[in-house]
Amino acid sequence: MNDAGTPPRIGWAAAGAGVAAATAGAGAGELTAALAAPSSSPFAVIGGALIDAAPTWAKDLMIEWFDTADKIALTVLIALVLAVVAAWAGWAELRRPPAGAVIAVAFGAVAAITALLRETGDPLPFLPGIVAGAVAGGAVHFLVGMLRPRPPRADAQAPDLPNRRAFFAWTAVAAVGGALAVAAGNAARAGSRAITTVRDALVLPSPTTTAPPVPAGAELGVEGLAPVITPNADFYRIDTALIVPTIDPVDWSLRIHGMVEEEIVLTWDELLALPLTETTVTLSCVSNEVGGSLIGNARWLGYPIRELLARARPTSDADMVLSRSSDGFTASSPLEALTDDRDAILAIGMNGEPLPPEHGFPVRMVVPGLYGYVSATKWVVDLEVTRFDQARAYWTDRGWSERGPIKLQSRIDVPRRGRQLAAGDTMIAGMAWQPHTGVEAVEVQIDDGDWQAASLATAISDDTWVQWSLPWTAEPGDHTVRCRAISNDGQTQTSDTAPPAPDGATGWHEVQVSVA
Ligand SMILES: Nc1nc2c(c(=O)[nH]1)N[C@H]1C(S)=C(S)[C@@H](COP(=O)(O)O)O[C@H]1N2
Ligand SMILES: [Mo]
Repeated sequence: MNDAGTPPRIGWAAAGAGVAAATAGAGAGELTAALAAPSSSPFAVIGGALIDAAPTWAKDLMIEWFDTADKIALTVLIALVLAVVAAWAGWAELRRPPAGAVIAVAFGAVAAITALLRETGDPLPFLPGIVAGAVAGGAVHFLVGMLRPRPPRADAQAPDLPNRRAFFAWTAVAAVGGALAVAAGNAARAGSRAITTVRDALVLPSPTTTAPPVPAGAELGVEGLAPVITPNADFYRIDTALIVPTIDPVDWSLRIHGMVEEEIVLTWDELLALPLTETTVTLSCVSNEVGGSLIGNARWLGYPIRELLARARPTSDADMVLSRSSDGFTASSPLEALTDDRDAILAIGMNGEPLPPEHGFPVRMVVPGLYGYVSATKWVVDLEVTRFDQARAYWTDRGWSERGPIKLQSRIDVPRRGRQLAAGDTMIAGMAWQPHTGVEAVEVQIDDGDWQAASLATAISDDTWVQWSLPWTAEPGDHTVRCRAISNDGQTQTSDTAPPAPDGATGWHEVQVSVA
């Protein structure tokens, strides 16, 4: 009664059992991870491996489609793929036991091996994957086993779904229990994170050099315009970390080594005892599209990297510093950008608070004028002084330029794209930036009219973005509004359009509005 006799309903039930079994396995894996190996959750290690292996276009697409929700999207994608494989495993288990169980165990083994290879820092990185595979395999074998009539009854036809009630009851237990375990595992990891308690209890030292206050004329007060200082909660987040690294400051240290006369190891207490500098710097992601929102401006507290490098004394042939985070991400910054007079800092504070965990707690880098991927290493633990022709960074190996100065850009925040406007007096306003060079002027063009000078707010400094606005008497009809910035060194923002890869988008931001 094998192939020919399997009614389709039983096939579907087996597929469903496969999905339920996988959910149980995922739950067991996440719980084990939460209890025994917090950085080695099967989802996180597989997701992390996918992120690292993904081609540049796929990463671009994820950010373009999902913006900073890219990690949620990736998790959903993994769950969907897993569900399809699990359904197939359930069906395979029905046809040729224990094929489904073998598939489940194999998947667990892949997660376990991936965790081992990723050096997650957990003592038992392979455990969650093994447990997940074993539970999913056992569950699929047990559940699908109930779909097979036990004593072969030659006479009667096989019942449609043997052990129907028991099968549905146990399948529901596996699915619901698994889902609850996933939720509990994630909640345990997020909540019991002693690190948030450590962070909340921290009192940051006062800066020796304070940032200039936000000038009175920095905010134009136009509704819908981005605030000059981006609140931490609204600050864009881009990184490859599916699980935010947790580093207790007590355990943190930074090693400066490589092409230096003197190797340095800096501890948290030593860092806090140094004279700290406060500086306001705009950070931008190279993946930011023209008009995009992967940019923010904050007041950072930290210690100048040039002072540390002065102590380490780089050799004369060095030209790059490869910074490394605790999770293995690396960035290549030109040595010059870290030793010249700009405020490249090892930051511990963001807008008056310790760094939020997702923004690099306890220590990150901030370098005015460079895109984040070549400078803004979060959870930084290592600086290797080296040469561009000797070492490559995370994104350089994936097709992005090894150097990434932030390009001159401007964007329109109001009116919003596609917005219906009432005819009459209104305001066009936006932001403009080229950190460390600064913006001298912004011009606006409406339809095919002349370029008009917008009024520029007072910039906090050349390292920050600046607001601009232009009053407009809107006539009924459809209009195109575009803007361009002129930098302090006399460059006009180019109209040539370029995509983010390999070294940052260019072109003019344009919005279409219809005036009624
Ligand atoms: N450890 C680590 N640091 C990182 C990254 C990362 O993936 N891992 N991404 C970089 C990139 S591409 C950017 S744009 C900035 C973003 O910093 P934010 O998330 O605080 O805005 O962090 C940089 N630092
Ligand atoms: Mo970035």
